[in-house]
Amino acid sequence: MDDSHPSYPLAAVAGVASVVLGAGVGELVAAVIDPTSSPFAAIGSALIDFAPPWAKDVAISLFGTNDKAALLTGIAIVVLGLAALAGVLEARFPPWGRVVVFVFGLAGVLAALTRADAGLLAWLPSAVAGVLAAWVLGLLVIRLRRIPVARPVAPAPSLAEPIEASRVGSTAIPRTPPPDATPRQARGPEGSARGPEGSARGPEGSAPGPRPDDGTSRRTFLLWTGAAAAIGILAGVGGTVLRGGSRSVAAVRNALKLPAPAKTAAPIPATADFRIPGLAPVITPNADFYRIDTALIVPQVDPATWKLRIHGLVDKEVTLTWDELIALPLQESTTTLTCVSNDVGGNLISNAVWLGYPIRDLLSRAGVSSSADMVLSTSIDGFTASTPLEALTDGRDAILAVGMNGEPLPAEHGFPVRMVVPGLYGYVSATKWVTDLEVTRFADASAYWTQRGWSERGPIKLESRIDVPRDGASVTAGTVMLAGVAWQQHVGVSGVEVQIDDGPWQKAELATAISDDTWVQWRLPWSAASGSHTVRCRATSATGEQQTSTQAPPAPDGASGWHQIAVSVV
Ligand SMILES: Nc1nc2c(c(=O)[nH]1)N[C@H]1C(S)=C(S)[C@@H](COP(=O)(O)O)O[C@H]1N2
Ligand SMILES: [Mo]
Repeated sequence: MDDSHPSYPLAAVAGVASVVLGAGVGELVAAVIDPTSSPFAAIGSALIDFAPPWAKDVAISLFGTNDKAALLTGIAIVVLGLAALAGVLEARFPPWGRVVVFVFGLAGVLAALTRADAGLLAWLPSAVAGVLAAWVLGLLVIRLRRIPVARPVAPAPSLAEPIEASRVGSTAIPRTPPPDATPRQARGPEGSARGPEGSARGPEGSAPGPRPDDGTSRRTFLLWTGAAAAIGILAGVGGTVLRGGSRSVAAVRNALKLPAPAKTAAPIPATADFRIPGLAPVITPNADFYRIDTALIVPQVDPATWKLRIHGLVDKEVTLTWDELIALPLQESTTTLTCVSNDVGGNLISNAVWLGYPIRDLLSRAGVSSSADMVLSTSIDGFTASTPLEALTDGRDAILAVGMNGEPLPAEHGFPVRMVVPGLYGYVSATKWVTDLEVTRFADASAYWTQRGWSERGPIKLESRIDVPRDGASVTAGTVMLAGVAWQQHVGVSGVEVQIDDGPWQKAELATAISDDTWVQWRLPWSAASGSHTVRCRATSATGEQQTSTQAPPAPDGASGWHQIAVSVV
């Protein structure tokens, strides 16, 4: 053991404590000035934006709609690991540890500044975090150096000893307090109440060093380190609480009353829903509606300040405010949204009754040039989607939506205004928190996911899914109801067939379709004999196309293949 350097484990703890302090205070500053400037969220968002195209796929297949929580957890682990390394680096090669910590901060600054919705002060929280963490790391390591390095004396500390004790108290450890122990030290076992950073525990409490100075300098170091970590955690928690408390937009939303539709959707026939337990209901409650987006922090857009600008290849620019939008005759339409990342059998598909205004009517107000073939929509956070102009003008229910299943859009589904276009995957059509429509051409502009390798156009593929029984389920022999959904929005579904093992394809019963723009339920009673069985399904579209058995992954333009499940009948 090399005794000429300070304890590396303690140095690592110092690194973690100073970064916890910096990050916590940074989050607090962000909460006060601008939630989207949160260093964490900024770095996470930058990672999302710069991640290679396949990474989205992997993240969504691994974590589904929990992909964001997984990302933030991953970032926290990596940052804390690097912080520990920076601490060791500072102890060994000062000032390089501080430089590393400062560069973290700088990365946060850059990430925050490059967010589309970055405010003027977006750089501040990460700058504060980096400078504070670097400064405090320097102070802590100075304290650490003041701990005299003791020479090891046999017996070597037990491996079961906590890590700090095995390094710091690497002298022979008296089991009883030394004569000069203060009453506080004598308390000893307080060490078991370990703080998050080991701060509440003075190893000296249970294992005081031989010289009084050891205890003092170690205690001072640990006190400072503990204080830094504790302040960081408090500030971080405070920031989170503050951000949660600034729910002014949520309050506006809750108080909001949408106008009654000028044109209501055709009533949903009772026969549209078989109401089979485990089968997706034909209308998805808002709380169950799938959510996919790149927004780590849900944008908070106040309708009072919301504006939509329509520009580009138009005769005259049009700007629309919230009050102007909801004064227009709004219409209801039922449209099923699907994510291009939906795997065969996946659940990134949901159906709602939307309330909104036809985009074609706004476009015709602006007067679209005949050279245009695309509308690039942009959200307040910079996400973009390229929608073929034709899909917006051919008469389908392509709308600027303000309502979802009878309420204002939930914040995470685009409050106050989003696009909904039947027939296209969400990434090329369903821009949430939309603020800008640029009439342009595919040859001249490209959208967020296209720049990351996904197809520039995204018509929804014909697909079907088995919901009951679940894959791998065990059912009782006899009549078993097989059921699921099938979709190809804006084309429609004319039939679903089911195959058990290698038997003949059997025609399933379709529920009443709400429209060609929605999914449709299917069911088929099956006389199940005991044993292991495979069940697969395929749909036929309203135009007679049969769902392909060719398996394709989600990238670049949507998954295909037959959904197949295994069922054991007992
Ligand atoms: N602003 C914004 N809008 C967005 C996205 C996004 O990342 N940001 N993702 C799109 C994608 S990929 C899909 S599938 C749909 C999902 O809409 P939902 O979350 O309401 O289900 O939103 C679309 N609109
Ligand atoms: Mo998507």
